[in-house]
Amino acid sequence: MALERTLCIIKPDAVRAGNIGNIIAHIQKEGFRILALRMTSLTQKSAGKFYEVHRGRPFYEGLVEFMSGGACVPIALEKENAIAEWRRVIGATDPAEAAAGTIRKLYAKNKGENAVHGSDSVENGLREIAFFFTEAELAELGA
Ligand code: FUP
Repeated sequence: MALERTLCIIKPDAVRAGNIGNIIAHIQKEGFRILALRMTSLTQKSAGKFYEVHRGRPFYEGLVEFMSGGACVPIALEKENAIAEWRRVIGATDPAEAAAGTIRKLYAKNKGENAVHGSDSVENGLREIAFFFTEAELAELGA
């Protein structure tokens, strides 16, 4: 096992529903180290860029609309095996298929508005963290 980083985003549906605190409680209970976090909102352009890999898929336009439609909370996380661990904690993309007790099972509405993001590989985790946070932000406050 290796120390890895992953990007969590508390998505606009979960922010609107008042679940920021509940989701951060899962992060802390599961022993992730929070390297950096902030509340922000994505423009359509930046949401489109973040989800570039999905451009052309039928759900892409709706995804960009949703992700730029309200505040979100990106959080850089670190833990042994963080990529797989965070995906275990959040559950399947579609909350209907997510395991009991997972964040998406507990707080997500549907496959499109699914409460949280999690990186799918070590490489993407580092790239996605750099999308939101500078090296200095990640280095100075990690606790
Ligand atoms: P995940 O890694 O679980 O977040 O899922 P994906 O990378 O496959 O999808 C990224 C986001 O696209 C999802 F969080 C929501 C959206 N999406 C849809 O709206 N419909 C789909 O069929 C698949 C993904």
